[in-house]
Amino acid sequence: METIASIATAPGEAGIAIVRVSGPEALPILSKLFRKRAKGSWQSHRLAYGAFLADGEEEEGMAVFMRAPNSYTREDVAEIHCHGGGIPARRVLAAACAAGARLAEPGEFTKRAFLNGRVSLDQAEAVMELISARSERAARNALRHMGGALARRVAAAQERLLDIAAALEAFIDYPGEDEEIERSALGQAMAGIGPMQEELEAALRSSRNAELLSEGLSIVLFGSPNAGKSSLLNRLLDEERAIVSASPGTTRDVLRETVSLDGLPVRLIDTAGLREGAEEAERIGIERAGRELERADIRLLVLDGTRQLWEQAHLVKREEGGAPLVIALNKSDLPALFGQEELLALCPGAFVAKTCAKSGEGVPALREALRGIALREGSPEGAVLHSARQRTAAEEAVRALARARAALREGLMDCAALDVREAWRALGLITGSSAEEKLIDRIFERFCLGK
Ligand SMILES: Nc1nc2c(ncn2[C@@H]2O[C@H](COP(=O)(O)OP(=O)(O)OP(=O)(O)O)[C@@H](O)[C@H]2O)c(=O)[nH]1
Ligand SMILES: [Mg+2]
Repeated sequence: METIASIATAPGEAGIAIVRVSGPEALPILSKLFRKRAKGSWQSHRLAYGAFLADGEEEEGMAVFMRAPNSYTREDVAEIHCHGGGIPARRVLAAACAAGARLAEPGEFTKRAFLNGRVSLDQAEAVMELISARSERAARNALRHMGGALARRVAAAQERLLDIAAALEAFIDYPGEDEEIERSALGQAMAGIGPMQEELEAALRSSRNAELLSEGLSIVLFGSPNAGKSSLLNRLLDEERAIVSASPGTTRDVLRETVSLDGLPVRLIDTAGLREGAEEAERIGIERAGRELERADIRLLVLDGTRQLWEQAHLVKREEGGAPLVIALNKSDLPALFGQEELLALCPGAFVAKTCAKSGEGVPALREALRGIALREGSPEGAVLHSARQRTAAEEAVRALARARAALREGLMDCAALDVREAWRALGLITGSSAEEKLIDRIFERFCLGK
């Protein structure tokens, strides 16, 4: 195994920079580069003051040696802390390479941690997630993923699959010997595979939502012309973005804007007011509104309180069982022709907020409700699979399990056993226990240098 070295800190002006060395030669290289002030041999995990030698000059710094296996890579690791700013670190790195180390590739330290069994592939991905996190929330999620809960669950599921495969294979090897054995193998397989498939499908669903959450869920504003949709959008954005006018049919094109609801990004989508008998341009706008509504993560219906409820009731009932419905009962500053109670009788369970888009009254409560629903819909805490790669592997496992069930129903035990083994392999891709070298390389290539 070669010894690798890299600058572990970000480039640019800074107080200190750290050069990291990992591999069997870490200690000899460190001893060559760095002169400890205190006499005696290197103690593991103790920071030492001293000076490193570069181009025949001494420069003060600190260094630490971490003996295998108690290090990030599970190999001997040395870290040299020098002055920041790039030049000192580059000099230390050059000296390390002159002393026998080779430049590390991006992600190679973490790759070694994986290859040496310290972390699973999903945990390594979480490390990357953490260092590229741009928000508190993303960082907290990454830390949770690093905990290894997913790897443990996958390992347990794989274990169960191996048991099932073994039971099926035992039967295949001795067919017809004993009906009792056949029934028990079948029963065990059926009882094990079904729930596992369902569990995986649920994990896939929640992960898709979590991804949505980080991109921003879509909230589509819809309603009758002139209800105040564009005015409300402007309020929610705190900006005069959409054209507002007293004539119905003002908005035609779909308008999208991203807004942060207390740190939670969402996409607000304003649409044309829905009505029959509009002229061509408006009609196209209405068709587009319909398509946006079908894809909405949350539907925000804006009702005009100064118009009869029955004129707008068809909007309330639209698409039951679709995306969650939030209702803004708008123009609360004017005398209302109907109230919240009549509305709730039409659509029990919807959230209704009285708003005045003109003055902004009631908009904070609406914003809070939208935020709560977006969080509930996305719920990243519940997400189990954290990357597209992990989801692809889980989808593959689901397909294999579905095939296995179908084969069992047909009594094709040998096919079922193969499919169960296939599901086992697909699950192993998540944690890396069955991943091939090429895949592993691809994952770590995306890391930054020094990690
Ligand atoms: N009094 C009052 N007027 C409002 C309120 N909200 C909107 N309006 C007025 O209602 C009219 C229509 O507002 P818009 O925001 O353009 O309505 P819209 O739903 O986007 O209309 P379309 O784009 O035509 O479908 C404008 O004259 C607004 O000033 C409100 O809360 N109270
Ligand atoms: Mg409008």
